[in-house]
Amino acid sequence: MEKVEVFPTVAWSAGPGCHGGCGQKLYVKDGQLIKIEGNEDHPFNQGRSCPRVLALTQYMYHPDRITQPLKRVGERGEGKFEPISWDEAYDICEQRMNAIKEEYGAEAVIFAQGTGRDIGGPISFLTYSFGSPNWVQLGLSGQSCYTPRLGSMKAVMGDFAVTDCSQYSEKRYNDPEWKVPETILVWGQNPPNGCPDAFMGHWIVDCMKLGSKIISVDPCHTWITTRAAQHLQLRPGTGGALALGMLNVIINEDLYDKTFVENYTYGFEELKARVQEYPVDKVAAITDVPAQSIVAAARLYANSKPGALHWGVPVDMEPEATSVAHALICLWSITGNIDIPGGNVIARPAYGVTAYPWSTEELVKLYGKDLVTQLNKKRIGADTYPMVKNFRGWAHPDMCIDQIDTGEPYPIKGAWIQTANVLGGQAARARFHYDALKKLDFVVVVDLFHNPTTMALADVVLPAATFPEKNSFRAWWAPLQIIKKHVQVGECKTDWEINFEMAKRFNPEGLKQWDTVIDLFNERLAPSGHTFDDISEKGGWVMPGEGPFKPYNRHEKGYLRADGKAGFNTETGKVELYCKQFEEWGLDPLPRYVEPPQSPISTPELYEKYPLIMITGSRTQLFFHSEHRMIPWLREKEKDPFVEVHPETAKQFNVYDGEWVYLKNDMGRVKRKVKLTRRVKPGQIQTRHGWWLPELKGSEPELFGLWDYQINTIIPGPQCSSSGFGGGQYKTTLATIEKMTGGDS
Ligand SMILES: Nc1nc2c(c(=O)[nH]1)N[C@H]1C(S)=C(S)[C@@H](COP(=O)(O)OP(=O)(O)OC[C@H]3O[C@@H](n4cnc5c(=O)[nH]c(N)nc54)[C@H](O)[C@@H]3O)O[C@H]1N2
Ligand SMILES: Nc1nc2c(c(=O)[nH]1)N[C@H]1C(S)=C(S)[C@@H](COP(=O)(O)OP(=O)(O)OC[C@H]3O[C@@H](n4cnc5c(=O)[nH]c(N)nc54)[C@H](O)[C@@H]3O)O[C@H]1N2
Ligand code: SF4
Ligand SMILES: [Mo]
Repeated sequence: MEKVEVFPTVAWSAGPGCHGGCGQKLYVKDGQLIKIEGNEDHPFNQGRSCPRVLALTQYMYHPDRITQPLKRVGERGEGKFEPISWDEAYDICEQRMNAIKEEYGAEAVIFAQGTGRDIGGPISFLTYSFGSPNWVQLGLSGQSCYTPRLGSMKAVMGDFAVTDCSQYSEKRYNDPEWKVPETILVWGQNPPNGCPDAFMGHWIVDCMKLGSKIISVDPCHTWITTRAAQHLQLRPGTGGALALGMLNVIINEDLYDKTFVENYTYGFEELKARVQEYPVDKVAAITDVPAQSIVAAARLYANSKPGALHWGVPVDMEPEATSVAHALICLWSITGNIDIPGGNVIARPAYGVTAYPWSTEELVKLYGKDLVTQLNKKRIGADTYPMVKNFRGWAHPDMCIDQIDTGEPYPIKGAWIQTANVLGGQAARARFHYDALKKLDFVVVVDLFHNPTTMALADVVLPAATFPEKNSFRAWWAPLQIIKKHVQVGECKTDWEINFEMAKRFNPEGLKQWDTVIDLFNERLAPSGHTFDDISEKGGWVMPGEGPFKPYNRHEKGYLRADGKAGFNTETGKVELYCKQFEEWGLDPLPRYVEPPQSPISTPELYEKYPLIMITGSRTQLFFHSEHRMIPWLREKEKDPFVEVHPETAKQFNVYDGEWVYLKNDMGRVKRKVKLTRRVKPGQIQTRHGWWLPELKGSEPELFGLWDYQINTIIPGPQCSSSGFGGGQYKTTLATIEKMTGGDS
């Protein structure tokens, strides 16, 4: 019997899903993972793990896992696939994609990813090697996940920022330089339920144990709201008004940081004038938050030094998301809480290492100005939305699907879909996506399991690896980490390996400088002065020291700007409360509030017909989006898709706890089991997204129960924001509850 060996590595994507970068210990015996637990020596998670990591053995060795490349043999949707070799799979992809390129141009193939797992690097690399400008988070209406907030931060303050929970220090909470935030304003996030965007939710809990008070902004009651000093229970989608109301109080009551405002902000007088349009009573009427609570929260936050602001994806799902983010940036800036210990700390990729482009500057750095300029000419949405054009390299999701549908202004014929269950969870208007994507000539899906997307669309399915099966690296904030392969399952390959091989086939000349994926990693890691192997020898991660990549007060030390002067990395050198970049792009240079496209106020007639505000997609530790429904340890804790209904609402609709009902609007209806709870307000309901049932038939028309359970069947689109970023209507759709009759069950 061979002995058990223990290896440290980093969990990033396949397995738990996730944007986090936690350290985990793999227990390997006879080449198999037999157990996993959190690495207590790792500064990110200090030994903690989520249930999805703990269930990893069930995920990796699941009988349904795809472990060989597959070729469709029946009609699309029949669910008939046959195993083929990797060589054959690569050959088919190369030949079919090149055929499309020859006839219609490289732009006729789109490259679609899901959320920020370990995918941005490999997929952008492949997209550009093929020569297509259309790299897209397909279906994510308005790119409504972090990108609106990131784009706004880049435009307004030239950098990104996150709540400082000491994550930039190896010593973490024991670092004497760090301060416990006095108050954390948690805006649309329930920290224990997920680790969003390279941030470990539990850090907030740690801060609470050390004394941080919480103000939470959430329409529902959650773990964090019930432990908050103040809970602002706003109507979904009205955060923009609330933020402006709080700014109104802070400015009019003189609670802002005068020195910081004077030295480091631009356009304070204009902001001051704008917030006069949002007096507290008016904001109370818009948001349903009592005026005295808005005032109290504004005072508590402004009087806390340091105070931090931690936000979640509902900000991106507001109609004018980039404007809401702008207002929140104004909050942390005029209170002087940016770039200080325990406030909002500037977040840069560790050592400036980029796996994939966060900004257009980085895009140019990685791929050269010529390629970027040339690609921008054809990139879907770049002409329509200057902000989309000028931030990151993504095509616009809603415009992409419209173009796939119409073929205008040029046809799209193929799709490479990798780490995205477009039909099963990501896309709003799911049926429209289904119909449009069915028109494509050739579709590759790279995934680990069959799901509604592979079944309905794939011509070729390529089996991807989980994190213990892969080599990769991670520079998404700090530390700089490597992920190291320790096991192999079937013939699965990593996204990097697959895309590297395909990229070489499409662009042999351009890529001849790299023989292996590790060579490519080493080039990307070069700015850190480290190689893949030496980071591995050091235990798998390195933390940047003093300089542009380490907090604090970098704006005073001159670390933020290319010219080395003090200030922020914007044209004015200041945080632009009045944002000149927005002005140049034809957007409102000051934050403003816009009512959601469907709401009691904007669509009163629709509201009469569909009198419930439906919030969707509140995260659970058990699942990552549409993943994990087949994992026994996780699924047993949440067997059925439920809808949270307040007892008063239940009475109004004459439904009882446990009853199966339809959630319905003009787009269709979806089944849910009623869960009576006071977590939601009367008149609002909450249900999770990403539901399909792996235990049902996968072929058409069932598609694993997709059309019965996929809530995005009734989520409308396209996005409604003027910047092109934000405004996916995932948290603010109107619906009603319909009782089932007769044979329905
Ligand atoms: N376990 C797990 N972790 C995850 C994910 C997962 O699927 N599973 N997904 C990952 C991804 S891609 C993302 S984007 C993040 C998202 O995670 P979060 O940013 O936390 O987003 P949600 O869970 O959708 O919503 C957070 C809270 O916002 C409240 N909320 C709903 N509507 C509104 C609103 O209009 N305004 C305000 N202020 N609050 C509102 C909800 O009630 C909920 O309590 O999580 C990431 N982490
Ligand atoms: N109604 C509603 N819909 C929503 C949301 C909401 O709040 N409400 N949230 C939206 C948000 S914020 C986001 S980001 C999207 C996310 O949407 P997606 O990122 O598309 O998430 P999933 O549905 O989990 O699909 C991911 C697929 O990739 C596979 N996969 C996982 N890891 C890997 C990997 O490393 N490599 C490869 N090749 N495949 C992998 C999984 O098996 C799964 O099939 O959903 C959006 N959809
Ligand atoms: S949710 Fe947290 S613990 Fe789980 S994989 Fe992500 S970062 Fe790690
Ligand atoms: Mo997301």
